Amino acid sequence: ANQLVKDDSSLETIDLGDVSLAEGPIEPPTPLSEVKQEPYNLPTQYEWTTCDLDSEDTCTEVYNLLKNNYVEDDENMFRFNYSKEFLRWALHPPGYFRSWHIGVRAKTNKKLVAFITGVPARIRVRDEIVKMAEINFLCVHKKLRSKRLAPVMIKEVTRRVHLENIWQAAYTAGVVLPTPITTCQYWHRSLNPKKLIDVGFSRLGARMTMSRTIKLYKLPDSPATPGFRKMELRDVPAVTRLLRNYLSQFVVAPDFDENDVEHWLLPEEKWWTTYSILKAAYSYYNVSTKTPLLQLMNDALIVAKQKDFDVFNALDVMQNESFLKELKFGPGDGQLHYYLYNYRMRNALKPSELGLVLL
Ligand code: MYA
Ligand code: JJ1
Repeated sequence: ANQLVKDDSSLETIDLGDVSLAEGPIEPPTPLSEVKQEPYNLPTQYEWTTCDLDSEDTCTEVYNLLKNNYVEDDENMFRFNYSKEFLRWALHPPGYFRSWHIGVRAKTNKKLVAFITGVPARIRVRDEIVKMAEINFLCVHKKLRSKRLAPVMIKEVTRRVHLENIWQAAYTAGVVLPTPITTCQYWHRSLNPKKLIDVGFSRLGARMTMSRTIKLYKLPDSPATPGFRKMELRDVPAVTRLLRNYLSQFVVAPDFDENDVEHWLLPEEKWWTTYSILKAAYSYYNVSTKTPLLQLMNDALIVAKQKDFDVFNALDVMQNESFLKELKFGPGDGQLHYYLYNYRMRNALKPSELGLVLL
C-alpha cells in the first residue's frame, strides 16, 4: 500500500496491500506540460514565499518558526531546536532546488507562519535507483493548526517536485499515516544522566540512586581504537567506497556519490553552537570492517561525551541492534515511521532492512 495526494488534498491509500501487485512506481509520470503551472490556492489571508536560506533574515525567520512550533515529544516537554547552520546544511545538498524551500506568510504583517521543504536524493529500492525528494520540516504555526494548511502545502511541494520531473518522495514522521514502509524505535544512551533526569528527559530507574546511575553511564576519557580520528576531505573517496558497499545490503538506502558524502558525512562542527538545553548527538551511518562495530560505537559515545553532548540517540535501523543494548542505550517513548510517496513496496520492511537516515 502507498499513498497519493487526492484532489481534496488529503493523502489517500491507493492499494490495500495486495501482495501480488508489482513493486515500483504507482502512478506513471505525466508530461511536464500537464503539471499545473500556478501554485495552489491558499486561504485568502496567506501567500506563498520561497525561502532563501542564504539570507540571514529569512534563515532567522525559519529558525524561529521551527524553534517555537516544530516537532515535540508526546508529552510536549521537548521540541527540536535546529540551529540556522544546521538548517542551511540540511537544505543545501548537491543539486538542491530553492523552489522546494516553501514558506507561507500572513499577508497583513508578512509573518512566516508555515514551512515545508524538499531536497533531491537518489534512493535505491532493491536494485532500482529512484530519483526522489526528501520531504522534511513541515511546520504550521501553533495558532494556525487544524485549518488544513498542511494538505495544501503538501500538494504545493508535490507540484514543485513534479516540475523538476521527479515523481517519488521519501519522508519520515512521528505520526502514523498511510502507509509506513517500516516503523523504527528511538533508542537513547545517557551521556549526562544527571542533567537528563533533572530536565525530565529520563527518570531514575527503580532501586537506583543518582550516584549509581552516574557510575552506570560513565565512559572512558578517550576512544580505544588506535587511529580513531575525525573524517577529513581527503577521506571522501574511501568513505564513499566503504559506505556504498555497506549500504548495498539494505533494501532501501541512499545512493551516495562522493559529492553527497562530502556534503552529508564530512564533519561540520559549527552548528553545534547550540541554544537548546539538551544537546543530542544522532547516530547516522556507521560502517566498520576491521574494528568491531560495538567498539567503534563505544568510541563514538566517548567522543560525543568529550564534546559535551548530553544524550546519544539512535534508531534500530541497519545493524544498530547489534550494539544498542550492550552499550546501555534504552528504548525511548518515540517511534519514527518511514514512508515513500508514489512507490509501492510489496511488503513492509524490518527496521534492520532499512539503510536510510533522514535528518
Ligand atoms: S514530519 C514533521 C511534521 N511536523 C510536525 O510534526 C511539527 C508540529 N506539527 C505541525 O506543525 C502541524 O501539526 C502539521 C500538520 C504541519 C504537522 N505528515 O493542516 P492540518 C495530516 C503528513 O489541518 P495541522 C515531516 O516534516 C493529517 O493526517 N501529513 O493539520 C514530513 C490530516 O490529513 P488527513 C500530516 O496539525 C512531512 C492533515 O494533515 C502530518 O495544522 C511529510 C491535517 O492538516 C505529517 N507529519 O498541520 C509530508 N501531520 O485529513 C508528506 C498531520 O488526510 C509528503 N498530517 O488525515 C508527501 C510527499 C510530497 C512530495 C511528493 C513528490 C513527488
Ligand atoms: O526523545 C524522545 N523521548 C525521550 C524524552 C521523553 C520525554 C517524555 N515524553 C525519551 N527519554 C527516555 C530516555 C531514557 C534514557 C535512559 C535509557 C532509557 C531511555 O524517551 C522521543 C524519541 O524516543 N522523541 C520524540 O518523541 C520526538 C518526536 C519523534 C518523531 C520525530 C519526527 C521527525 C520528523 C522529521 O521528518
